[in-house]
Amino acid sequence: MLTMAAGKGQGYIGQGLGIADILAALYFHELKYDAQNPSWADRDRFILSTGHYSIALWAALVEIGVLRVDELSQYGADGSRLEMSTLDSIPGVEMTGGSLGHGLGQAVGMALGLRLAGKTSRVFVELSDGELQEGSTWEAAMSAASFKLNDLIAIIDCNGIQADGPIVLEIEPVADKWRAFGWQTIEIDGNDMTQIVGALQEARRGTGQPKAIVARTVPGKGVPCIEQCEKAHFLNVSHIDWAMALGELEAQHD
Ligand SMILES: Cc1ncc(C[n+]2csc(CCOP(=O)(O)OP(=O)(O)O)c2C)c(N)n1
Repeated sequence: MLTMAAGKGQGYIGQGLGIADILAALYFHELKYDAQNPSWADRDRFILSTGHYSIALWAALVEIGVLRVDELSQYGADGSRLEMSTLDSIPGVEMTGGSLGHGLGQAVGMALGLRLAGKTSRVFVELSDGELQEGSTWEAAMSAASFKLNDLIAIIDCNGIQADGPIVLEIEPVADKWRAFGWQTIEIDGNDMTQIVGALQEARRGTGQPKAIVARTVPGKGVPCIEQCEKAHFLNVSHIDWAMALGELEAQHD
């Protein structure tokens, strides 16, 4: 992701690094898909509601062999299909992003459609803490519980930031809110792989309720100079030293 963002000189790298552990667990441990046939009808769906986190999805789709690694250098470039937000014309992408607050509603529709079609596929949707300030999210949350969408799993990326800095409106207590809306709710450290895998396992239980995983994540996780950025929402080359960031990331894997 760092190399991707360095190509254009900017990107949503903080969020991408923050959500990377969750995407790794989903794509390598949980989701049912066919990398040779990304539109396989029986696949599990994964919706990235925050389209601007596309940098993390492009990286995941390369790791599973749906996209080519050499395309990543085109992230955000004029004319590139790997935009800074998601497009559903890209193989492996379920929803075009950009306008926040629509992912959960679309996930509810997909889960209902799959149920009607008699499929056992599950629907996973990532959404942000900022999207908890949008009414559309809570309408969808209410309907999911009402329709008893057992196979719908929402992963809420609580990274504490929003465009200009810290989250604006008070959203806590997040987990209690999802419980009150009728969701089976699990709260975890979203950068702790054991906890992520445990929560996904827990979400397999057939309780007849939709599942919410409230994941506390750190923007820029794994790269201290980005973790410490005051405004980690959108980073460009003037904010960080890319070579230093890469060195820090590599040092974690020595
Ligand atoms: C409906 C809508 N309103 C505003 C925006 C502009 N916008 C893009 S990213 C962003 C920040 C949203 O914060 P959050 O969803 O928590 O994401 P993060 O801070 O993790 O990037 C905003 C307001 C948008 N994309 N869609």
